[in-house]
Amino acid sequence: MIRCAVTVCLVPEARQGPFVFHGDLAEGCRRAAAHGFDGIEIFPADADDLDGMEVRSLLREHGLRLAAMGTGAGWLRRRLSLTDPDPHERMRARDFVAAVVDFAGGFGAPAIIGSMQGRVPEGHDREEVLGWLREGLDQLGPRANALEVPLLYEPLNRYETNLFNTVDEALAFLGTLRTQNVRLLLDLFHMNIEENDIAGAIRRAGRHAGHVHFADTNRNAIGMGHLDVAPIAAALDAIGYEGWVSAEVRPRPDGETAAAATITSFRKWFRSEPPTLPC
Ligand code: LER
Ligand code: MN
Repeated sequence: MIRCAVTVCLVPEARQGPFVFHGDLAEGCRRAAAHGFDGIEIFPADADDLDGMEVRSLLREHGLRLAAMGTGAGWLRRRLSLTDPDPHERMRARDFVAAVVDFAGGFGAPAIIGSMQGRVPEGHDREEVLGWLREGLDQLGPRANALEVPLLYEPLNRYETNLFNTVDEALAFLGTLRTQNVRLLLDLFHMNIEENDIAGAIRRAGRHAGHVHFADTNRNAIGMGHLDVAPIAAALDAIGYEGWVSAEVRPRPDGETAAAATITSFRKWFRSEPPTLPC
């Protein structure tokens, strides 16, 4: 069964970012539960900033699950990335992600490698940089596996990375890893920019799909842009997707409205009969 999550951002520097609720985990949980979400996706400043007991008791109190946890604050606040040319910085980046993998894994949830993948810096050899990314994922994937969760790798649009922008590119790269434990995070906002056919890309991702960022074309809540959701919902159904769709969207016009719109769309597309499309 597909479940719906909403993002809660705990990083003041990401106030302008695509997150529905900001600043206060307890309040985020309260509002997520009030809207009927099944879980939350946390964007923490650092895994060490989180109190595991507090997170556990908030989730229990509100009947929520942890869907996933972002690592982007490592890039945003410290400029860490898995593809930094400096080996010491790469190690710091891996340590940052590893702490999130461990924390989230304790809740049965995966960590997300989005911005922390970095990019091929100007003047550097692409294959060498891909080797650094491969090394990072090959260390972090087994670590997540030990906690029985996947590691999520997210292809981003061209304005955020020059590593991999499409599902096909990312899938080919994942096939070169030693670890089999990296799944794709399909962010519909990025896919709208980069894919020729979002539904087709989802079908090709198949069993490698591990998480979905449920966002409309303008990165507002689904239903507040012009994404054609029907073929996307049908594609997720066709691949037997059983993961989360998580609202990583801008709080426009405010978080409450974005949350309400997300839940309305989620119920329309995933809690009624799957859409039948002409062949
Ligand atoms: C992270 O999930 C993401 O989608 C990136 O655009 C980072 O902002
Ligand atoms: Mn995303």
